[in-house]
Amino acid sequence: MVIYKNKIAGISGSAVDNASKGIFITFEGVDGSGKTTQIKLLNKFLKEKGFNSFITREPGGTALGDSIRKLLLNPENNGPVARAEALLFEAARAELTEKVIRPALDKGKIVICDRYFDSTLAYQGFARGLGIDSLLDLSLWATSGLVPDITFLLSLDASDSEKRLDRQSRKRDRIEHEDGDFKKKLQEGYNELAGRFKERIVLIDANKEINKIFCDIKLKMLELLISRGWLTQ
Ligand code: Z5A
Repeated sequence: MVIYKNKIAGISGSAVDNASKGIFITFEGVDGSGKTTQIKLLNKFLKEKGFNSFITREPGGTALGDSIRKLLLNPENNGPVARAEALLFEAARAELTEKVIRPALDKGKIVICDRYFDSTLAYQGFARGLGIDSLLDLSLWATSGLVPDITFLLSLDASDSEKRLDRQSRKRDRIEHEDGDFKKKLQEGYNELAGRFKERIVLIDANKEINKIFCDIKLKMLELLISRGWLTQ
């Protein structure tokens, strides 16, 4: 885990305090980009190597977070205004960070989180038009400055995301019902984040076959484990 003492350090990726013993990994991408699939493969791989890893997700992972998730994603609900939506995601994140992620990292665990604050920056900041700087400040405040060690951004075009969602048997959630323009902006937003946070975000081509994508992720993960002294070459 890296705690950044100020936003500028967070943006440039220069860690100022390696206070805890664990590793914090996040996955990002448009709906249906394959995060859940890859997260399960990574968790299995890490466990087979003998590491103490576990999966959590946003919004969710706590009782309050799960309630907020139901409120936000239920397609029957009229959507909240954009600022209220952003604050609800941040509330769920504050709860998850303080109650689940930080304690696990302090015990030396590897935490794999399905979405984190880059989702707020892409969905609410770019696609809803709230802008990323204020939401980055808010996210750093909500999490007391907890920034992932590495973020895998699964990159998939809006049209491919739509095809995958159509193939699924489950009903779309409220945000998955958003139109094509929203989804295009979302991918643009994610691309901009990848450029801005180069040291943290690893861009992964999510159009490849599942196992090929996992090879790309595994390679980066091994590099990180070696650089942190968790594995030897
Ligand atoms: N949200 C937000 O707006 N702001 C925030 O701050 C946060 C979240 C934290 C949470 O939903 C929603 O909240 C999300 C963003 C918003 N918006 N939506 N919509 P979520 O995270 O629970 O759901 P999701 O992101 O939409 O995930 P998903 O639909 O579960 O997709 P996924 O996990 O990325 O993909 P998957 O389940 O692994 O795969 C999807 C399908 O594609 C499945 O049938 C797979 O078998 C298939 N698949 C996977 N990989 C491949 C490859 N490589 N080729 C072909 N097919 C594949």
